[in-house]
Amino acid sequence: AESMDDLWGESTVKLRAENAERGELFDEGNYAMFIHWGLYSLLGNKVDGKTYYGIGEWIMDPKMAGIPVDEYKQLAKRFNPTEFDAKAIAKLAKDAGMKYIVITAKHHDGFAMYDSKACDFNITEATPWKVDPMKDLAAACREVGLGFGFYYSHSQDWTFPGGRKGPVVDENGEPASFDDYFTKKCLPQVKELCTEYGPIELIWFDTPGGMEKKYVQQLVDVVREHQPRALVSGRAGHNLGDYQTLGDMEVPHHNVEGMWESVDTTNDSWAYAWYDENWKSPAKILHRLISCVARGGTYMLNIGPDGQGAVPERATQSLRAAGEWIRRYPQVVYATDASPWGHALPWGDVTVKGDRLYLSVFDWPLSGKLHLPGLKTGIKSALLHDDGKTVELTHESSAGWTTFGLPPRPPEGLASVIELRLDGPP
Ligand code: FHN
Repeated sequence: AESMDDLWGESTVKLRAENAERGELFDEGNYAMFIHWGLYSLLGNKVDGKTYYGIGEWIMDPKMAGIPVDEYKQLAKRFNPTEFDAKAIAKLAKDAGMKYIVITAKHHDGFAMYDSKACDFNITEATPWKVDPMKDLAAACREVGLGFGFYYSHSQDWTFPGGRKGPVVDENGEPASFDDYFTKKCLPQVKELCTEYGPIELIWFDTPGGMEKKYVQQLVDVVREHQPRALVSGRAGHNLGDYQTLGDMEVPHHNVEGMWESVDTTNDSWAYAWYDENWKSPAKILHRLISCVARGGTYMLNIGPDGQGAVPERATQSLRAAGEWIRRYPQVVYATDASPWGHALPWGDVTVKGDRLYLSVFDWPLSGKLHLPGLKTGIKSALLHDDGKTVELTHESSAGWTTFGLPPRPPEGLASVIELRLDGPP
């Protein structure tokens, strides 16, 4: 793929005050499900018996299988994902402790995973399945109190004439411009997504790659007009998004100002890839979630349903197990503030809620002592949580460091939580 700078253009946006109120789900939630699901999921990175290493939603690209447009479009005829279960996916996100779902309505391949009137290359017209899964998922999210949003590839469209990196001539062999693609497909589809699926919390535009500001502005105007409470992703381009989206799979080492998200995957892929079994353990998911929240952000974690619409079992297991821990310690993750230390500490990380500091200990100090640098105030109490009970910890401070006495073994669980009540700000 092009370099990330080419792809994303000005992807760093400054939070705009007037948009802050849009972010309460985002800011309060701190944890969301990303879903990459499309025709490419049918292939799982394998074409005519050959497997291509890489992110499967790019399988058409010459750097992977280099599938010609007409050949790729034939895939739709065999896309019949009868195992897709919108209610089960919404329940999984809920059980995982996630607060909203963002799913690919149209990725770079141009295939609309919803009933689009703007282009017949879509799931209800071009497949034998004839179902609009986005209608079902939007309803299922609302039913369980989850937010709902769409990923939309606004610049790249590899199958519609004029789309970036798409055909340069139309079906009559006439030259096709980006303006043709934008007015015939992109703008109408964004309007469809903003008007036909109920309240939307987030429109996740991806990789603007030099798309002119006048086009991005029109898309943002559609979102503002029809979904005034929705957030627009930082990758919309030209600083027109509402927050910053970090690089793929990037969990920052130091606190990041403003409203931002890290996007990550439950294995190493976005779309389903048959060979990718590098599933993140529940502990790793929790660690990366808490690290993002401790840096001041939101963690959106991706699943890639397969060509039949089924969610990989190992992803389900890890999400559920991490969700159990979050249900026990919601105060550590949701609506918390970033660590005053600005970075992770050797044993774990710190999130703040009101006058409480929550130390999430991932690596239990074998010395039985946990050292915390630079507390500027006294400690009213230091409690180690253990299966619903708390144990008061001893602590002593000297020369700007505080040392806590720990039991030889950590409590059962993916991470241990020490709750500090302080005499004043940390
Ligand atoms: O090119 C896409 C890629 O396929 C995937 O959707 C990721 C998710 O963040 N976004 C772009 C690359 O960053």
